[in-house]
Amino acid sequence: MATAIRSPQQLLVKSYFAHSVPDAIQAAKNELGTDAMLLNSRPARPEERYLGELEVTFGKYPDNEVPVSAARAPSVSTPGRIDELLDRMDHMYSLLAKQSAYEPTLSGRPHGIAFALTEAGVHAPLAAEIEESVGKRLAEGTDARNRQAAPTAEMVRMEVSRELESRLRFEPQIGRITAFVGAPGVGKTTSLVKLAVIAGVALGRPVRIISADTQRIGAAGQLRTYADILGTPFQAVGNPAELAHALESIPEQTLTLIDTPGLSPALMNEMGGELADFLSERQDIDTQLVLTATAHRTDLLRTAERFNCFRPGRLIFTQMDEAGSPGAMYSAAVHLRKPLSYFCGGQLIPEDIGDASAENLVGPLLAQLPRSGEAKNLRGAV
Ligand SMILES: Nc1nc2c(ncn2[C@@H]2O[C@H](COP(=O)(O)OP(=O)(O)O)[C@@H](O)[C@H]2O)c(=O)[nH]1
Ligand SMILES: [Mg+2]
Repeated sequence: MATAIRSPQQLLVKSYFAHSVPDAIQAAKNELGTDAMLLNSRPARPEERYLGELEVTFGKYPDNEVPVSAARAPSVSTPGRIDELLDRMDHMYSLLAKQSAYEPTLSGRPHGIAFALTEAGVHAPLAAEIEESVGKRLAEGTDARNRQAAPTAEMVRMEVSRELESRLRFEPQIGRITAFVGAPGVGKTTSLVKLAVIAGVALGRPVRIISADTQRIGAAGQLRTYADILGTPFQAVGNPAELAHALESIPEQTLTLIDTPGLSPALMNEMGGELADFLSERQDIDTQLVLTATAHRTDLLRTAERFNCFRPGRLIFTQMDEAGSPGAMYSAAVHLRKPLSYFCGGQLIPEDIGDASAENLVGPLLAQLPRSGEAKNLRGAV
């Protein structure tokens, strides 16, 4: 389902209602051709939802119409002509962006935010929701401003930042007894050792390390070596009964950190259930799910679902140094509605761990938005 209007610049602007951005892109490609440009996406209005959850807008110059000064262009197709056309397209985008990037629409919703966030890897429907909310926030602030004036880029950045942050919770803490769970290789053991240092050894607090990771040859040995270096007691346990026994004799003020095996889907079926039952039933154990910032949103959600049986209370994200943009991680964290505790950004122990904070997550997402006085290139060929 699509609607089309012609803008003053003769750009053909067409909206598609679809259930996902890729579906809309496919429809636009089929109808408008591969040079159609994605201009915007937002949730469909309630009365239009039956056509699709999203309204995605594309722009394209009609094949027989060329913009502005194109009449002076040579009519034969040469490499030079293609470059010239690309230059013109860029110019057109910057004109469009200057005109509309942050001008409120009739509904009070600023253009361009959803696009920029989607470019940063934020899930498109979430990006559209954020754009909508920012529009409302800006409209609420309009009375205090000159009614005629469009919000400045800085005002928009501030509202986007607030909106992004409002959807997350940060709780940089671990319990007196904390277990680290997650997929193989995500950084459970490394995070445990980093926290043993910053939340224990460095504060003069007694630490005890327990490894329930007896599946992999050498896994417990590696942790034992770290424990030796830190001068902390270490114990390896083979099953939940042994873990329960190990936890009996630990003094109150001791920080106890439990490493667990990386549970792939197969291993989860084989032996994850018993450990999950034990950890989820023990109210005194804080179970934290370790996820990697380099994973796609759907993989993160799938992993989180697999580890739901552990009832993890907080999320630790690792490999933030390797992730191009935290958009996928942000989208997953919003969806999972669990507090974020720590972010890891490298292999160094203990330097590369820090309190989870909006600054580290929201900051990079804002980088895609234009700063004041900057024309945003909204190029988004499909
Ligand atoms: N770049 C990067 N590497 C990390 C990070 N955290 C852990 N690693 C590395 O990832 C690998 C697997 O880590 P490990 O803690 O053994 O994962 P586990 O299997 O979940 O216990 C090791 O080489 C770590 O040094 C991180 O935040 N950034
Ligand atoms: Mg490990």
